[in-house]
Amino acid sequence: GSMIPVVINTWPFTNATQNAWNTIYFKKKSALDAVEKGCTTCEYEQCDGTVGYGGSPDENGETTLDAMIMDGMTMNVGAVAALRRVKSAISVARHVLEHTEHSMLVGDQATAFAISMGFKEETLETNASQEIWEQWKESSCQPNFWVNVKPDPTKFCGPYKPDTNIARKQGNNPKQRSVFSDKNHDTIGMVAIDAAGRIAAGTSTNGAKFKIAGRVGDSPIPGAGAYADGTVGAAAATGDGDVMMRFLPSYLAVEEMRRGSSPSYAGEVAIKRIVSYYPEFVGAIVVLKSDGNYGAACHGLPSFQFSVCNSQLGQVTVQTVEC
Ligand code: SD4
Repeated sequence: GSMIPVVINTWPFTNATQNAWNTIYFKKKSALDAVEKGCTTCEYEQCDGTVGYGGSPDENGETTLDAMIMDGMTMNVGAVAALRRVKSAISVARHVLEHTEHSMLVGDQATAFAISMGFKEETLETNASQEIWEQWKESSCQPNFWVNVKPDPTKFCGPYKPDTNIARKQGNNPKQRSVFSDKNHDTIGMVAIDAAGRIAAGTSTNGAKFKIAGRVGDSPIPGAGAYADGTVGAAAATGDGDVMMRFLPSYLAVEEMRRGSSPSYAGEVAIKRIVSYYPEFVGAIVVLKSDGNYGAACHGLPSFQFSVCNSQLGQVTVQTVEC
């Protein structure tokens, strides 16, 4: 079998991989179509509760979505961040890509754009997400672990008053930042090469649990959550996005391949750059080279699983890298 077409995504989200593979292989559609289809599958399935509606309520109990899709042939991007009340985040991102000259729309204005494009406005909250939020409110929101300031004791979160003592104590101390467990960060990031050799990448997530309203992670940011360059390859990341976005790991992995590195080594370089500043960092990256070779790297977990399909494998396969 040949090394292309190929689809790879973070985590064992095998239905996403399968649907992307069907799109790219059996329906002979583009890498962009495959990435959109794969991420849509996870949004619909609410993969691990961390993709799509009904997961990761913010500190007000609202679920918002981040998504991005990148065309490595045109170097064009469409993204939405903190998208409210629309379920199909990756498809809205695709509409930003296809139908606008912009690259990213945010919040309520992204919602308005989606509605103007015919998407349905509906709540992203579910009984399950409300329950997660209620529980957190009652038990552990004192103080909100995302905030380096003292909470108002009369309120469970915010308004926040800067407390320089706490800020100095915690600040950006990496030792204090292990707030993600491997249950709390399962963004889908997908990369693909179609039969014509076109490369695309994309992401979809509901971000981080109990985030401050308005928080945007790495996932919708080109170079951070994902990146694709049609002449080199693509990468997509998952993990603590507040840290990852400071390092553009997907961009770094692609650039490392441009210098001749293998996908696995390129992934290592990207992850190690983050770890050199944040030893407690939890996250992973999948990396794909234009020749169809692929790899992954991770940190802060015992191991990391990703899903892949090409015609050599013949079926969707979950593979594991040690971290
Ligand atoms: C974020 N990177 O919003 C995302 C979360 C994630 O797997 O990766 N979940 O920070």
